[in-house]
Amino acid sequence: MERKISRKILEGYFKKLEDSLQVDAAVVGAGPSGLVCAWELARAGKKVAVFERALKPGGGVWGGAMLFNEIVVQEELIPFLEDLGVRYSSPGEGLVRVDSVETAAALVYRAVNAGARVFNGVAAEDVLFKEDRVAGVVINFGAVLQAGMHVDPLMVQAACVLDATGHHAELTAKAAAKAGIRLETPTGGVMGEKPMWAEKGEAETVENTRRVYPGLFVSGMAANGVFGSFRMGPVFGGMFLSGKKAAGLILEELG
Ligand code: 48F
Repeated sequence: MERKISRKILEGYFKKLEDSLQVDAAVVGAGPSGLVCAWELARAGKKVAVFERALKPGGGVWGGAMLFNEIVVQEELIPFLEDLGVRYSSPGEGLVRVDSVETAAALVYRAVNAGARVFNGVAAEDVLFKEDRVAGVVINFGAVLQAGMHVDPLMVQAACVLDATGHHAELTAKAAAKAGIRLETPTGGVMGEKPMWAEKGEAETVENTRRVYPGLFVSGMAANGVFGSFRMGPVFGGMFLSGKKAAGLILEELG
């Protein structure tokens, strides 16, 4: 029995991983923008792998605001919430309230159920760089990196890579520093996040969702980090729209 249990798990994981060694899109970071993008791409029939360093995908959604596990979303996004399958309450003043645990769970479920492969506990520690283009990601177990062990990684080839790593735009920062590339930003580099300004941060996270280098796209707070825009706290409409826009841009690129 024990051998059968272990074999089934190993076979399943390796099949999933082997089939993800070459994908249409590698999404790095399973926060709201990354998961929405992965959901949209998988719904469109694309092969998508999501790499999330933490054990639990969902990023900043779970914690709500200061651990009060509620988030708010703009009323215009009600059709999106209905598509996602979460309940909302307290409409008024342009916002609705949503349970953050229900939202995080729904985002993860939608992405995986649509066919995206989510590899939790797996970080992208670098980009794969070929012919002046970001061509994939270099992956390793998050726990290995956290322990500081010297363990060489595996590589995943991807037609498009999305940096959805949140506030520090970790992947783009690393690509820019290591490959010495000039990003498609006003300064050519990562500009750094600005402080809180909810309306502006929300609008700009969508505007800033763009390609920043051939093969490399940014979404969510990573987009605002790269383009020097404001943060917005526990209002999530911008993150969902950013994920949708990223999927649209990637679909266009994939042709
Ligand atoms: O920060 P995060 O939730 O991404 P987001 O889509 O959403 C931001 C909001 O949660 C919130 C906000 C509200 O409007 O401002 O902060 O921009 O999730 C980013 C995910 O990326 C993972 C990290 O663990 C988190 O779950 N991550 C970061 N670096 C890596 C990574 C990496 N190198 N490899 C894999 N995962």
